[in-house]
Amino acid sequence: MKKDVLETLKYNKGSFISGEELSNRLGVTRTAIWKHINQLKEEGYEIESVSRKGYRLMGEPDLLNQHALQLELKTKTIGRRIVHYDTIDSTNTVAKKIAAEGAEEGAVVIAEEQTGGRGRLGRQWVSPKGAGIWMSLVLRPSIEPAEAAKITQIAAAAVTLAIRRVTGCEAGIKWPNDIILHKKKVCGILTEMGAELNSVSYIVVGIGINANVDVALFPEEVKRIATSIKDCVGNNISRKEIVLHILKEFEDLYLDFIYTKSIKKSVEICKAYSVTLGNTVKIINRDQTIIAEAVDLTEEGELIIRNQEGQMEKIISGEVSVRGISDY
Ligand code: BTX
Repeated sequence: MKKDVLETLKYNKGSFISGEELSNRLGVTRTAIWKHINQLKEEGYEIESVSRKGYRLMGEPDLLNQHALQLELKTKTIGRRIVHYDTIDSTNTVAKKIAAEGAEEGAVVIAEEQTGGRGRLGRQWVSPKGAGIWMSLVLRPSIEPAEAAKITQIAAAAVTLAIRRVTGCEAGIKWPNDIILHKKKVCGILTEMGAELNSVSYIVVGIGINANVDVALFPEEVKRIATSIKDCVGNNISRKEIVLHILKEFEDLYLDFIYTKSIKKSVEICKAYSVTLGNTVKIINRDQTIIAEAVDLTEEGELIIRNQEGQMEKIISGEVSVRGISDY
């Protein structure tokens, strides 16, 4: 019921709705409404109450804990359990640990700060306190280990849609795992797994987003290539809204993958918002560096390039730099 009260207040955000109207709409007494309003106030929601006018929602706390998120989450499985930390080394490490111990699909680990945030190949992911979204999702798809990279494409599509829908900022995708705003990195995705020879036992997809982060305080080499959503919007944004949207978009695309066994839908989104396709790319794979043109994505989410001899090649993974983006 508290969820319904909040939803109605949010729908009317900034304008008054009377206690009587709330009680009629939701089918409970005005005293019950009053109790829920008080609870919401205690949780940090700014609700104005004026006699004869009713209630008006003025502000919401930007909390990412289980209670705050589940009050508004519209998913079925993703986020049904949320483990929230103030400080942790890495949400991916915790998520892998709880997955190995049997955590159910859809568990989400979120931290206000990571002291050992990780990127690919053991690189560091800077994750300052309270300003970013540092979270990891536990999944248990019945897929082969070679398919794990598909989950990165689903996550990239979900994050891009969420940032665009919540903020209007024109987020783009640098294949395979970066989200870009104004040619700089705003988000990185790290997909890891626990697997047997032929089957995945769990997948952890880690998502790091510079939401309200002050990039000027980043180490010099990261500052050059990074940006935050707040720099695009001009002021702090609600991390909670972004998380709620990501979890919903992710669930829709992930379930589509599970039912259809295809990530076609996600790939279409990745193509539509790609900052890689049509550009010159530098690909570093082990000791080899190739300069090529990025041409297309396959239905499986692999990158098709045209090399300097004019031949087409399929790239499954690797370090891809796009000319003009993040300092290349
Ligand atoms: P990546 O290997 O593609 O990118 C890592 C590189 O990005 C670093 O070497 C550095 O240059 C740059 N970088 C580091 N921190 C930031 C930042 N905050 N913003 C922009 N650029 C940065 C990308 O790996 C995958 C990152 C996943 C992070 C999430 S956070 C939640 C989860 N837990 C965890 O430990 N990792 C994931």
